[in-house]
Amino acid sequence: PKAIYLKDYQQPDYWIERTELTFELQDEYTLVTAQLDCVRNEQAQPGAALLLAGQDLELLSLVLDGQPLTAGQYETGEESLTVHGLQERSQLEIQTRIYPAKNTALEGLYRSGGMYCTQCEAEGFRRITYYLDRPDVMSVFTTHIIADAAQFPVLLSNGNLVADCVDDGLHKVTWHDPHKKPAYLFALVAGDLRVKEDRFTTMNGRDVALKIFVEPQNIDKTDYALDALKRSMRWDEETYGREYDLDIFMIVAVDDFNMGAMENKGLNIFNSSCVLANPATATDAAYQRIEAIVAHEYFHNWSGNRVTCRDWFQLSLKEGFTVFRDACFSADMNSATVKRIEDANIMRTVQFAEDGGPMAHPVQPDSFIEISNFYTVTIYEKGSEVVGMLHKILGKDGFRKGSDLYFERHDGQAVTIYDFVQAMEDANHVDLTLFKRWYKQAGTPVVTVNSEYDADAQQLRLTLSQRCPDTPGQSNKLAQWIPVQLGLIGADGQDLAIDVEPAAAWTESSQVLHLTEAEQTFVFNGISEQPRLSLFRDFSAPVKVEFEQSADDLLFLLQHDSDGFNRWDAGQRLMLSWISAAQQGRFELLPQVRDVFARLLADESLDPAMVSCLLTLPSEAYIAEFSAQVDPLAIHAARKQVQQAIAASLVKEFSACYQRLQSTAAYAPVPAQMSARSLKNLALAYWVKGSADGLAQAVSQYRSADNMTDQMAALVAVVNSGASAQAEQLLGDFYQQWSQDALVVNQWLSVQAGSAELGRVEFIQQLLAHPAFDWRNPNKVRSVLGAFANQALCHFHREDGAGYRLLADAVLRLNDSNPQIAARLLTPLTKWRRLVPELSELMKAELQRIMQHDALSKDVYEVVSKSLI
Ligand code: DPP
Ligand code: ZN
Repeated sequence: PKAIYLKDYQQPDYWIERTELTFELQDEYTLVTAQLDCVRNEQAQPGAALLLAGQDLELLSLVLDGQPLTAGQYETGEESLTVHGLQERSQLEIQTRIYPAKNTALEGLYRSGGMYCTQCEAEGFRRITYYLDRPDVMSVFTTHIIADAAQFPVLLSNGNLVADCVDDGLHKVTWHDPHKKPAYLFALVAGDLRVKEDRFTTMNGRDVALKIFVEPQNIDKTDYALDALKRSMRWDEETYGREYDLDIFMIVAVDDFNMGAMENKGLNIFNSSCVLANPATATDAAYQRIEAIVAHEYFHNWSGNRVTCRDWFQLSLKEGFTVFRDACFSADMNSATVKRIEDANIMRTVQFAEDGGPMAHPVQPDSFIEISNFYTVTIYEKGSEVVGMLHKILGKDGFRKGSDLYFERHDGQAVTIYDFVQAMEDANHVDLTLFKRWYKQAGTPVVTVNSEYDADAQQLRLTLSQRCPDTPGQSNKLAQWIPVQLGLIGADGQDLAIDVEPAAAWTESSQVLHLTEAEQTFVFNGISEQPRLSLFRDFSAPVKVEFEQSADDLLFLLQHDSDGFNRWDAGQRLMLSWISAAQQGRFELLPQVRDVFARLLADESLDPAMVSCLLTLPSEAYIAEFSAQVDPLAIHAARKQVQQAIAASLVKEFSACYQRLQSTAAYAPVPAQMSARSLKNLALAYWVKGSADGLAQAVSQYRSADNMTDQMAALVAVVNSGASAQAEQLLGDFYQQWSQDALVVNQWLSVQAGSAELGRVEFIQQLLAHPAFDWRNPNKVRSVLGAFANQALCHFHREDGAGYRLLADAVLRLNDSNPQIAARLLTPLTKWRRLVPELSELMKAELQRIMQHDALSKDVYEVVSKSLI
């Protein structure tokens, strides 16, 4: 397999102005006829050949400007078709046969249950027909679909429905999308589906039909997504001035789907786990995920579809920006602080790990072998953080001016990340040259902090220095522009007024310093007492911070910082220090700490979801990222000891908090209720660990719950309590109750596979053999193998390597049927260098075993080969 480089980018020799597709869906196969109106690029030579991409296609016929082509006028390659003899304008008609029922990769056109659906991003369209399958080729699509009327009452594609009839048992429809788009945004759906409908009136009065299509049994799970869609549409008008641009917006739920969802123009296709919900089957967390993903895909209509990417190296142009947009939306709909904490948690556990591993890459990568491997936390979440820093630097209004200019200037174009930055620069008359390094340098910068207080001079000198570790292919990195939002806190807990030199030139707020050099000293004047420092408030930059603060200072910040994010961060740093002490056999929960926790639990003025975050221990993965060398079993044991100590010393407080938050109100997935439930169920989880009464209460909550949030929380609490008889009983009951609901069964699989109490290798093997498991369904693979390898770390890292072997076997099995999922599952095995030596060797051996397999997919090959370098 060969790498593709950004530096080799060239425009194609032809554009495709118009694309007309006809799909004839037959039982065994599908016939696809494509009429392509090709126009020679001005930069191309007359007579240039047309080079199209294609994969797993049977070519039936080729007609150029009305003339059937014969051998010599075209050539087919392994994954290509070359056509000669095009004029400046030519029409090419291509007929191919494809086999959707045999398509297990879930790219292109495939079957999921009784329906047909597509996934074309990034390079799936080439499995439908030969095409210029690249995002800079934007075309106006017309799509005809012909299928058996009885089986396929619903036939959908992008744009507006312009014809619909039944003729001799065949259902025939035509869809026309007036907006030109790249092929990766094409979609088709066929099935016997039910629809839930609503309407939305846009800011300029366009009446839009909203439709969610689902399989009949799921029609009672569509309300929330529909509501979230309307809120997203309104929010994008109010926040970005962006209006929807077709008369219809459709969402379809599909069970077999590699990703979370896909923003196809006017026809979003969703993994059913990211759209379907009702109170009995979905947890609060699932509701929030659905709200975020519905918004994300909707927001792509502007950031992605109207303005798209020139090439796949620009993927973060649409993904980073759109994640930033959906994060702000979620922050506005729920608690902004809690959302920030969740996002920082993902950065620190998953993205920093990626930055520190063999697949580290910049937000704008230089090369890839398989683009599917680059739908990463770096492209998405770090990309969003980088956009967020621009927002901090330019301020809310400046950022909006920049985004207005970007959308206006590039509407209908396929552009680069630098075009986005350029619009921000032009709209604000600032020079962001230095800032652009965030897009080109991989790795997590480390900021070191030194502060000196001079009581006589009433001055605080703060020296910040930055460095960024080497990553594959990159060393000697340059200083980056790091916005440091901060506060100085006095003994009374209040923020001191800030008067700093050099003054912050770039921002509307003096609370943000700009670290742009390898080392800088900032001097704060008029500081009349030794303050406590609160740095990187609101997680103002995706960096690691080296700063020694005493346990007393951290405890103070946990109680008094006016920045909610840093309250949480102070607590996490304290807990990390306890876990590290526990690893050395010297942890003790001090009475003053206990008292602070007790006060937090009883403080009704605080947002309960926030308290829940404050009292949640860092996950094992998070702890690992803060360890020099990772010893997963030691981390597990130490964390458990700290958790047990907290539970045991606050039994009364946890039970009281739990009782206080019991509610008789009917369940609703609304922020105030969700917030209360999150603390209630956290209290329950600790209470169960601290006393037998807690366990009895959890069983009782399980039995009486009328919603999945409480039912699942109780189940998890019982499973994690180690009370194996009760756990077995409830797990059995749960399966009985829900065996007909695939999404709930997936949760059931994942609770078990991800549990330290249950997730032993032999047990995982049993789950893989369970009738509820299905290797062809990505959600089930993630529910068992993903949960095992990412959460049940004490079993995955078993001393004899059996956990690694199990995962490697699964990767090899999926390599043939679904390479994208196989490569994704590999991630935990890429971390071998960070592990203690015994485990490191065992993990590496599994990678070597995979590497020896012949016929590795590009996806798996890329990850394994890079991991072994
Ligand atoms: N469907 C994926 C997303 O929305 C890829 N575009 O992020
Ligand atoms: Zn996206």
